[in-house]
Amino acid sequence: MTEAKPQPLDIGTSATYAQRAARVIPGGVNSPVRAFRGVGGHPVYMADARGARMRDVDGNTYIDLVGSWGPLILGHAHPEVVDALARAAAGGTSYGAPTLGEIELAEEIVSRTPCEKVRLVSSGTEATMSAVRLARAATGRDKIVKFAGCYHGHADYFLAAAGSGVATLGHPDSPGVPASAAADTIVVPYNDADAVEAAFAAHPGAVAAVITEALPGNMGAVAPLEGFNERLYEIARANGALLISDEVMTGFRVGPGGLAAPADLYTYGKVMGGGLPAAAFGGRAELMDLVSPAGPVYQAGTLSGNPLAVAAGLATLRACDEAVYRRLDATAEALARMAGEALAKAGVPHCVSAPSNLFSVFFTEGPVRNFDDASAQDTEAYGAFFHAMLESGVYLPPSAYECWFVSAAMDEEALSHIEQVLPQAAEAAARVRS
Ligand code: KE4
Repeated sequence: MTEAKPQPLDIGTSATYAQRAARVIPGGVNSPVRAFRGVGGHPVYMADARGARMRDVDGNTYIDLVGSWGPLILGHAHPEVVDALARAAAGGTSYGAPTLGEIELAEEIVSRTPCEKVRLVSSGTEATMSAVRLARAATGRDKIVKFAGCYHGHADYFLAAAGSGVATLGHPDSPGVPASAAADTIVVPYNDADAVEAAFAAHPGAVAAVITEALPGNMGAVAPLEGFNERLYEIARANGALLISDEVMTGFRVGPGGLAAPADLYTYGKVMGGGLPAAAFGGRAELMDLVSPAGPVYQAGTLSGNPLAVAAGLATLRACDEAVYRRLDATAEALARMAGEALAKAGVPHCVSAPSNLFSVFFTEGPVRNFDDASAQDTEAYGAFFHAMLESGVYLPPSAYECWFVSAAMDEEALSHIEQVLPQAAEAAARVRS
């Protein structure tokens, strides 16, 4: 099989847009992890996308392994999603009044997950911050325990040792977060249940909740040790606290109802909006009925349950049948194997972590069990790998601290192309290390 040689991309228009954007948008992007700061260079600006492929403003086509950081589980411009959106838009974009669609989406989520009730919001950050507020109200306590490397959005108290863009850009924490907010966040190493026990012992009666990513993906994909999620639930209960399982990334992606590990509250996002702004938090009715206006815990949003986002989310969830999940798992398994083989052949130290169809390729020997392990990776080698793949028409996450996101639109041609170009990307990584 002849190897495809990367051709330097003509990304002149993207370069122009990057300069123009930086004049009016901080860093030229509306979310930091898009900025290529973790891999070098400037971002490519996308023009459109269909199925497994995106096209940038210079006409270059890429097989997409970011999928808008998770939502595009069916691939881009899925006909059923586009039709649902068109129909919804023809009836108006937002009413600020309840609609049938919101009931149907909430019922769909309840039918698939351990939640008895959910509240729809517009972003994962809103979902997680609302879940923390509810846990604090339900327990009358202030402190939360989070894990280094896990990312739960950008609410003040989450930005302590966070993953995703915070890790990518090397922000140890974020300026602007008041000491009082940070003081109520206790950060412990992931996969260390004894450290969680110790946090409770050090702060008796003060911890409202432990929040964890059900299957962490924001330090790269890191597998919970056997029984870890269950142990967290036991520790929280034994100490009168709640466990919040953040499934914003895993929900409806790793399976029809997400991981659904035992917890008191759950958060969802991404896939449930089909690429539009929709997220949710939920749990037992006795907890959720504390949320306004049923109860005193205030939480609100102008566009919560937005008809367009609900239409796209419902169409996406309804299209995700068992065959979709089998395809996602098979595609992720094939890609993880191909990447591992190419890097092994090139002699590049790496470990593939694939606890679900969300997987990562760490440029370190591994194993990677927590953020310290993940931070040992050679991000420069990843950058070289990333750009070689980009020049070969494959759009990987522009960060070594993220997952590869597969979609059900990934066809044999896409897989074959990726298999063909991986060896030279692995060689590019090897050259950086030599
Ligand atoms: P948003 O506020 O970005 O919708 O969701 C925050 C969030 C909460 N919880 C988990 C587990 C998450 O992964 C996220 C957001 N994920 C990142 C990508 N890993 C968002 C990408 C970005 O910041 O642009």
